Amino acid sequence: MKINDCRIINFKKISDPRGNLTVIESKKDIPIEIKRVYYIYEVPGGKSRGGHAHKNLEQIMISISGSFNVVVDDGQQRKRYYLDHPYYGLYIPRMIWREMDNFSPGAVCLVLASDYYSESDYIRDYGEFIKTVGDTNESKER
Ligand code: T46
Repeated sequence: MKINDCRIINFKKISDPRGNLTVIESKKDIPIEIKRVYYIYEVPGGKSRGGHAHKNLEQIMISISGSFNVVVDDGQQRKRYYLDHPYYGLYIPRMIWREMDNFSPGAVCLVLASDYYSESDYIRDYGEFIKTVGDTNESKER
């Protein structure tokens, strides 16, 4: 996958005098069927998370509260996103390295995932990631 396969999804915001409501339906508002939801919160100042890619998993990351940065990397290019609204989701396809940092106090990162947790789906070594995407690109060129 390439950096341009990552994209911001703008969810609908339903507003009335009582406040706002955003709804996300599988395969309608997002390109995946949601099998797992998790959230990251109370991240101490200056700490970063991520630092891995997934062989098959696709995810949508949302800043439900506060803000943080996400760097995505396809092995050739990097792009930095700043997530600071609960109606924006960052879609990250398979085989994209991601790192998150600059969490504001009280930030909550909600993640919608296309599959159940499996440690064997992770590539946690950047050298291995670069080698894997390099091998994939080479076999496509052949
Ligand atoms: C990702 C970013 C955005 C579980 O047991 N089940 C789970 O569903 C998850 C996500 C994690 N874990 C365990 C595995 C580790 O022992 O929780 C521990 C912390 O996980 P990790 O170091 O992978 O956390 P992050 O914040 O670096 O990464 C997570 C997701 O793992 C990853 O898929 O894309 O958030």
